[in-house]
Amino acid sequence: MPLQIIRNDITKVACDAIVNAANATLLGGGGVDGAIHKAAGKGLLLECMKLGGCKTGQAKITGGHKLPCKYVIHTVGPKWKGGQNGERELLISCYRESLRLALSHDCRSVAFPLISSGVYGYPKDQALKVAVDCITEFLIEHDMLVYLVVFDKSSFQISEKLFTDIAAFIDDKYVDMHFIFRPTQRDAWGDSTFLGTTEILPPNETDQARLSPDVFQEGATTASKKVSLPTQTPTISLEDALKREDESFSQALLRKIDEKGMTDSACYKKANVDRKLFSKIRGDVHYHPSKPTAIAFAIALELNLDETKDLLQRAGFALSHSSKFDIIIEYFITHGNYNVFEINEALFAFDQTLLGA
Ligand code: AR6
Repeated sequence: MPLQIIRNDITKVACDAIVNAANATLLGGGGVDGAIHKAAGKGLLLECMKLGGCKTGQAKITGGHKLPCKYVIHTVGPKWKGGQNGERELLISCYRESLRLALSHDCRSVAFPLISSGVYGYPKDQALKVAVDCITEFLIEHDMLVYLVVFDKSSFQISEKLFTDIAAFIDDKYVDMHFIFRPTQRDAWGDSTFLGTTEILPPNETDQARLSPDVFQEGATTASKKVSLPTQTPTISLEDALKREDESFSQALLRKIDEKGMTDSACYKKANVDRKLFSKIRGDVHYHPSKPTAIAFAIALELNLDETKDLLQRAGFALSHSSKFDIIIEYFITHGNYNVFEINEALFAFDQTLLGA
């Protein structure tokens, strides 16, 4: 997964480079800066002393010393002064300069904290948006594994409105399923193909705990292969329709990429899927993706709900109102928001598995 949001202490993340949210002296401080210097040992401070400080929005690189990474990239985020003092541009510059340094040092993986969102007071939801936008812009042009490391849940915030909207949507759907459920509705949702499971969960159930572990595993075998065409199928010949009926996930995916006039790379990048994994899918007609991977492609292809369900069925999955994960996906599709990274922010905020692979 090219961009991963993870909850961890950044000093424990094993990757080529970690980014430090430093101050202009580069001589250590509190927050993530203090944690990095403490874990790296005195050697890091001695190296930093030779750098002559760093301007806001700029970045400098040192070795990783005792940390499990090769490099530390030190960047100085802006202090929040109300938002009218160039804070956003400076924060964008921190991410760009840090990624540029990582690239020029041949880093294949880099981990960022949410720069400026602590002591420097940048509003957390806006700091997150800048981070995700800058990183995804960079990943369009470059192959790298970028971790956005969230230390504690309270330091991660999506916009209040989005969170409330999604929470209300989840409430509605759970209620729908719980109180208005009739067998015909279940059929309409295709739950009979959901890994053989037909049970309806109560609203307060933890969804993923109740799912088969296979659901979220790459290459999981499918329990059933029941394919139906999307309800809004464009006009095609009977022969083509029959061929499509038998298509595997991989065949359907590749056909849809062509139909949308997308390149492979545009599709897997938009899906937050690693190039190597995409090659595997391309080369194996019977490839069984995990559910988050299959959905990531449906999002990248901007499929509507029926088309998404059709693609998922080919991998043995369905969307259901008994899963919070599924309902969040439905929220974004029905709102026409196909930004996989924004969807992942929301999934992370609701403690769900992220899209991509
Ligand atoms: N791993 C990952 N993230 C962390 C960790 C950690 N170990 N510790 C804190 N965070 P901050 P800033 C998160 O204050 O706002 C220092 O004193 C934290 O929850 O470290 O850019 C420097 O010397 C928050 O979301 O950096 C500067 O003077 C994010 O890292 C000043 O603070 C950034 O919080 C820089 O302030």
